[in-house]
Amino acid sequence: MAEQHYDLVVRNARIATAERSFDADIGIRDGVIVALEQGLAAGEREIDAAGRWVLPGGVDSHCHVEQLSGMGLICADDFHSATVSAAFGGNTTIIPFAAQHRQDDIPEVLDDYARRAREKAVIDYAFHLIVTRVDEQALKHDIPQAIRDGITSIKVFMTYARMKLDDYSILELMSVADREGALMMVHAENDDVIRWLADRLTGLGHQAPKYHAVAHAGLAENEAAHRAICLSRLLDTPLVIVHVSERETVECVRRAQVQGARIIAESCPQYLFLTAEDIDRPGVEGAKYCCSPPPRDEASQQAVWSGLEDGTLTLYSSDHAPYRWDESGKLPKGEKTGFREMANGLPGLEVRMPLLFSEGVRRGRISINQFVELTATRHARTYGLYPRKGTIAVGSDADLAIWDADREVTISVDKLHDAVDYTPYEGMKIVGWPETVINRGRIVIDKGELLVERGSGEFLPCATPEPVIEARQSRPADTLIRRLVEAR
Ligand code: DUC
Ligand code: ZN
Ligand code: ZN
Repeated sequence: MAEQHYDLVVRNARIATAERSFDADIGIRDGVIVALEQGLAAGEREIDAAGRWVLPGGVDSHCHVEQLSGMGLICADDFHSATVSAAFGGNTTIIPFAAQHRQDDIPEVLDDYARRAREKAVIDYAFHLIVTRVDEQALKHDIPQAIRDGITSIKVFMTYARMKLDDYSILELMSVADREGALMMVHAENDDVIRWLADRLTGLGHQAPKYHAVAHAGLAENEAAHRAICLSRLLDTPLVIVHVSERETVECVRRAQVQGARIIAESCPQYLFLTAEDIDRPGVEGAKYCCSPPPRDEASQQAVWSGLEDGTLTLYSSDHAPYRWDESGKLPKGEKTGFREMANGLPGLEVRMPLLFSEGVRRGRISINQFVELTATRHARTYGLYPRKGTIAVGSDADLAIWDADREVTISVDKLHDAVDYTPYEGMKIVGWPETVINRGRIVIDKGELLVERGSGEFLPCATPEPVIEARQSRPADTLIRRLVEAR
């Protein structure tokens, strides 16, 4: 048999996938893994990974890049800085949002995001579509077309005046998504509850950042999540509840899953590593920790950890929503900025995986295989990118992160590569960091250096998400509700 030719061999790798850990050399040709066994022939290039974990490159399925927020503020990161930062943190794929605002038409929104990402991204990317206007054009033409073009997940908001949809519109979208093969995602917070609380608080003169966490009450999240779950149960259609932050919502999700509801839930570093005490810092310092939903108390923090450990929460994403600590984001009115005026969101693309590696894997809370599942594999499966992305297997893209499991890092804003001027994790000491990151066989990062050009990342059209396929295969075909979903 002729000897195989490899563009790159990653030798002596200790590999972990979501299922198992094993030793092998990884042979890569044309950006794809073509061999996975010990003793491979020499490649044109070689990397010796002895003593290192070699993991699938991270897939961060929730981040905001060059996006206008629910409050009308533009993110600090563009597709270059965001993907560079993501790559330094061990990611090889991101799934940001193409966000429709009410005046926008979906095809233009998608073209615009596609162009900006194509020009700037250094790693691969797909998109979710945020829909804020539900009309015949969207339901009959634009959304089905977007799905055919590989945008197979749709996010809706239950809060933010500029974005929110009522339950009727969410049901309309759920039924189109279900029929056409897309997965729904929801930002679940009760807008009226938040607005009522915020009005009362500001009426009493309470403006400090910590009141953001009071207004965004846990019950506002819990009620909206429960309502969204009911809508999903009504149609028996899968739904992702993003950024779950509090104890009762974790319990509500767990209960729904036990009942057989098709609920997938996500959480993020800010709910594992921060609490409401962080928002309660002097002056406007607390603005650095304002996100929606906000970090909660320690009981909620523990509930989120338990949810990730026991599989109630299957996605761990950054929800990178980067705003600078200046008038462009967090402090539009400087020191006088009230909690309702500061941008909602925290940076996290680069630290997402190192934080969980250090505090989850190294401290023995989760296994290395759970880490891979939570940071890469489940994202690829959930959003229609598996097995091209999210694993290490023959035939998959050569997307690898080679981790130095013993590297001690004190997180600090000057070590990070996003465009934000602070990190909420400043000073935190963690252990473990990815030192080499490979995307489609290209060495993107090696020993602290970025080695690829702007625009070298590729758009990934997503296939039908696994939860949608599972729903189609497992539910009764001919019920009245199914006929109502299909009727149009
Ligand atoms: N929702 C998000 O998903 N991210 C940032 C802020 C928000 O409200
Ligand atoms: Zn959200
Ligand atoms: Zn978000």
